[in-house]
Amino acid sequence: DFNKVRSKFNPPVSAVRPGEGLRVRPLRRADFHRGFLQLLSQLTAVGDVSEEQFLKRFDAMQSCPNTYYVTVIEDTTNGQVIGSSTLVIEQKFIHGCAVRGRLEDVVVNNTYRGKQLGKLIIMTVTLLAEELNCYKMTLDCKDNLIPLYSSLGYFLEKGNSNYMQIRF
Ligand code: 16G
Repeated sequence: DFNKVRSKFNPPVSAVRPGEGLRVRPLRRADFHRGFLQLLSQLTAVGDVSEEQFLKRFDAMQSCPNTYYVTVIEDTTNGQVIGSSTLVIEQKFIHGCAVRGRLEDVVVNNTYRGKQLGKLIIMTVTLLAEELNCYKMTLDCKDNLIPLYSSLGYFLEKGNSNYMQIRF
């Protein structure tokens, strides 16, 4: 279960001890110049986003209190953002006006593989979701990432939570 997962990191890593020269922190406006969008482009198409557009979106997210938690890993030796994941808090009427967490845009720079940074960034926002009293946290991912998420306590609810979409 989740409690077992928490202590599974080997060697032990945590948000306060992510590894030599690494730092976990919230996204900042200055991260436009620290490779944040280039990092996201390892996940999907980012497009041609100007600094002005980035800042406008950043400010729009900030203006929604307690909703967007964009968490990054910075390599302090070169000042680059090398990992990111976003927790979005969705307010509900159900479950006694509960909140639900959505795990989005998880990416770790592919040159930083083998340092358990994917696990670290996922667990950091997962614990944050729990801390913020989310009744559940959900995500969608490619088949090849199912083992990773499964190892961190996420599970497929067969037949009851099929991921569907419509694209515009
Ligand atoms: C993955 C991501 C999702 C992201 C999407 C982008 C996770 C857990 N899931 O599904 O957050 O927005 O990829 O792909 O990180 P798209 O450009 O095809 O929508």
